[in-house]
Amino acid sequence: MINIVPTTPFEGQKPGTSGLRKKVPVFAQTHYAENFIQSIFDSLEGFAGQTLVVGGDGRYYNREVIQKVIKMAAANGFGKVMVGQGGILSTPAASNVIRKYKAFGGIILSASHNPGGPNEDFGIKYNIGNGGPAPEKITNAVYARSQVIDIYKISDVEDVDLDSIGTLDIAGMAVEVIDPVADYADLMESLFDFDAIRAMIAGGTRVVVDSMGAVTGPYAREILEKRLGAPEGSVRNATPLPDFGGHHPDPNLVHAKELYDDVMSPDGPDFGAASDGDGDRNMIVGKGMFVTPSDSLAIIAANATVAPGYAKGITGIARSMPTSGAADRVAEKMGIGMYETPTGWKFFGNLLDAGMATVCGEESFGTGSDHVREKDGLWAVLFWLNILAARKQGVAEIVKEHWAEYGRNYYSRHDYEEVDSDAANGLMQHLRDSLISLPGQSFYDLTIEAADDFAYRDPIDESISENQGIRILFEGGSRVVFRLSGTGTAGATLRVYVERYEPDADKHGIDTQEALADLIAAADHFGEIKARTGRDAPSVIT
Ligand code: VG1
Ligand code: CO
Repeated sequence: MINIVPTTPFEGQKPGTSGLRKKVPVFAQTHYAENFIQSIFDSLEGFAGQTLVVGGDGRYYNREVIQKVIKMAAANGFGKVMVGQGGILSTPAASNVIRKYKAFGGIILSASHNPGGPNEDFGIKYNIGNGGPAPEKITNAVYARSQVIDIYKISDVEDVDLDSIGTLDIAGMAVEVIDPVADYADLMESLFDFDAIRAMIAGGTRVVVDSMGAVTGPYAREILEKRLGAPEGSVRNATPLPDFGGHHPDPNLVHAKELYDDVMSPDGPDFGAASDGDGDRNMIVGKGMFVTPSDSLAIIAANATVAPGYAKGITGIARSMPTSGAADRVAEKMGIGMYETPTGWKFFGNLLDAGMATVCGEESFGTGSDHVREKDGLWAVLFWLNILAARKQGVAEIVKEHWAEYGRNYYSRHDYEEVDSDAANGLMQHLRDSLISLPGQSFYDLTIEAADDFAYRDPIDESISENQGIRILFEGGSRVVFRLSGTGTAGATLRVYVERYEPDADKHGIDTQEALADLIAAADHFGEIKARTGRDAPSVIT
């Protein structure tokens, strides 16, 4: 039986950079999740009888919402739901399942790196048939619908057993519970030289992966420990837990510090990696060398042909605007396309579908390619292992040789988390108001050449996205970018991105914060960060 439930709109169901993210108590309000799910269905056309993929990062409230999605999909006329066993699907694995089984789309339950638990964060995002995040045209429609919604449809059936693999029927719709790992692991094996990586590991290279109590544990164990022969225990914090074991599953120098310190210790592992809550981001560390995500993108692109899946070469590179220009130099040398998009993976989808870009990356520890339509943490880890195995060199050597060839982009992001929203908006508005007067102004040796508010026109569908970050470009190519996060759930998070290009190899050994000190001071001077936020220092520096 289908229940048609009367409801009234909730304020603020506006998807951000990556879906709708709110605290669990907000999502747990009567009708809240249902309203948003129905708003997604109401914004789509032509899914009758088609397949919907559902899965999440295993965080608190994951199973409850999966049951709602299944029952609502049945009531709304989907023909089938494919769901990961235990409700688990990493974001890249979900993207792969959507593509492989030609599903109509998918609903992924995750708040990524945000902490999980009864009072922490939850999230819902919709991915389209190409496996990628819904474009703004759809997310805007979902939001508009959520503001006028008056009913939702849900089948009145028992909860589905999510733990047994197999197919069952609920209210005339098929539900297939699938192995969440197998398809993804097979895809990785088809892209990378597993024999070479296995031989390298057997030869004594010590590799560790920290899954941070989040979704990549089962994937990393299957691939690294089972298929590549790394000793048991190489994958740490490998069981996905509803509260991530209290971890903040953000793979950066602050939250993955234990792993970082271990790799840096004299007899620690040779290579370490960490991933985020939903498995789409990664941190790469080698002995004596932390690889910035922007450099990781550039180095993967420059060495892409060592991996069998990319042996024919890459057609182009895309990066988000705040990501450093390191990849631009690689694209230039290779004579391939280079695209600069707003922050968020949804902006890469059209470029990947059109074959204009093969690899994409964001400074926020996200890298990926046209193998799926999401960023992919383990993919990046395997790409690095493939490069190490092929070049028979360590991470530090590879990075230093890359800088010597292309120059080094010193780069850092300073986050000011949970600042007062009015103060953050005021800071951005002040910068916006100053755009015309900024060029020509100086701060010590730095002179502003140009300043703008980044806008993007998609080359395929010609959609325009405005207000994507304030850029202050200095003479000589250094820059500072300001933008507000679109993934937080409390107050506002100000992100300040600082970059300087240094061609001279003799100057590649400077500490990053030191190399950027004058630009960091200039960011405070022009952005009035301390005065407006009341903060003396960033909460997180990456
Ligand atoms: C952040 C990152 C962005 C990333 C997004 C989603 O967005 O900066 O690069 O695509 O998170 O990633 P924002 O708006 O907070 O800066 V994830 O792994 O949280 O889904
Ligand atoms: Co993520």
